[in-house]
Amino acid sequence: MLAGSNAICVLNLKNKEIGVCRDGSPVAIGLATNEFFIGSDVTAFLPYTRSVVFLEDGQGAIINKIGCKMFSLSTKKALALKSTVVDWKAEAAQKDGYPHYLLKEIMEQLVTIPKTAHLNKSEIKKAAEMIKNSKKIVLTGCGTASFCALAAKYLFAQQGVATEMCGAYESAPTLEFASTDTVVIAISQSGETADTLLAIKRAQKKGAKIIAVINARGSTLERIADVSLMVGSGPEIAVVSTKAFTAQLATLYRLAGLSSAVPHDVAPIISKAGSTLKEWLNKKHLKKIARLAAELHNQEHLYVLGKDLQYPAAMECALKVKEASYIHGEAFSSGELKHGVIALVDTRTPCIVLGAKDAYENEVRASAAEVKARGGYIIGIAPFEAPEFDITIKTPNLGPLTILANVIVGQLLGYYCAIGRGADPDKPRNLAKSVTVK
Ligand code: F1P
Repeated sequence: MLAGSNAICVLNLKNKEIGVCRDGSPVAIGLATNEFFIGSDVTAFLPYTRSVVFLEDGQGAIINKIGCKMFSLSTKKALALKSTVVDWKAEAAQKDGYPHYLLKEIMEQLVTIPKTAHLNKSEIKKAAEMIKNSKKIVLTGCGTASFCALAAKYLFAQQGVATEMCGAYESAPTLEFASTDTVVIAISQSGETADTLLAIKRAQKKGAKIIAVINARGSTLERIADVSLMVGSGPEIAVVSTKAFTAQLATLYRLAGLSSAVPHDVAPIISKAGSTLKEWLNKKHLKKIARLAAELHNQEHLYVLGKDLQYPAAMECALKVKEASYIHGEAFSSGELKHGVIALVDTRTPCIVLGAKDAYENEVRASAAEVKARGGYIIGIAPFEAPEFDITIKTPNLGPLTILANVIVGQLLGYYCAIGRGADPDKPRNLAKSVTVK
């Protein structure tokens, strides 16, 4: 009787049964010895079981002392209980000695980024073929995933592959023109984000093929995509997305390489970047970033500038600061500065400038100088020092993957600013991990 996405779970006290059904929103049933668990996500019961049944739309289940029975909601006919074993370990959903999941997940990137070099080999090849045989490629997602989509657009462009990018929540004017020649690359940590699912369903109706780049197992997106690239970061518990972003981007970097006119797998570059990041992100750097956050956490506004790949990086850094610490962080392309943004700069306005060793290094430094000349306090996050920077967090030069290091600094700034302001970095107010409603 309900309209719209929903999942319902009802306890019948009289006959001691639980009924659960799904129409649009995720339901995972955990199977253990003499025990069952129902959650919207596997991580809810991961410490108890890894054996899971994912309900599909129009399916229901009854759980009682005898067992769990699945059935079709329309025909009421029994369905076979098909369980899968998820490869996530229970410890992966624990804090592992860290004070917060967010910090743990940021640090895990030293493992999850290089791990992407060994995953999805055949799936990436298949996805690259789909891209080569298409005329229009659209990257989409929401929130962090949308910034990953934008960053991927630059990576594809570097490989000579033209793509379009749109936030899934504003995809209508782009996907209106989808056809059988279109490939949509949908990016999502959870694979359950309502707007992303709606966007791809719209595209599918027009005949488009779907490549999904997902972290969570057993999601709706995984089920409806033509090819799924599972980025293997393990459960992301903190609401603020971190390790999923970097693993998705590294995976898309590989896809971009294999989709180019001269196909090549950049897996060795990703592995090497992983080793460099491991050497770089030591206690000394963490302390420096924490000290910088202590200087910033009483600010109400800060700006983040970047150009080219460092533009989506700036957007992602600003989002991390916003979500985790509630400081108003706003990102701009450094090229936008003179078109209005510069009016915001006042004495000591903190302005983070993201740089890379690329064709735009000097342009970005010139923007930093403009802001500095108006009294702004310039925080450089880059693989180089510059006189325009009042303080520098030096990141390693990873070529196009410098974006990963710069974003990690933004994630850490968000985390430490949250701590300084007394906010809960794992559960920011008003935010949900999976936005399964419109
Ligand atoms: C998208 C997203 C996250 C954000 C927040 C709300 O989720 O916007 O990026 O951090 O948790 O949802 P997803 O589609 O990547 O699961």
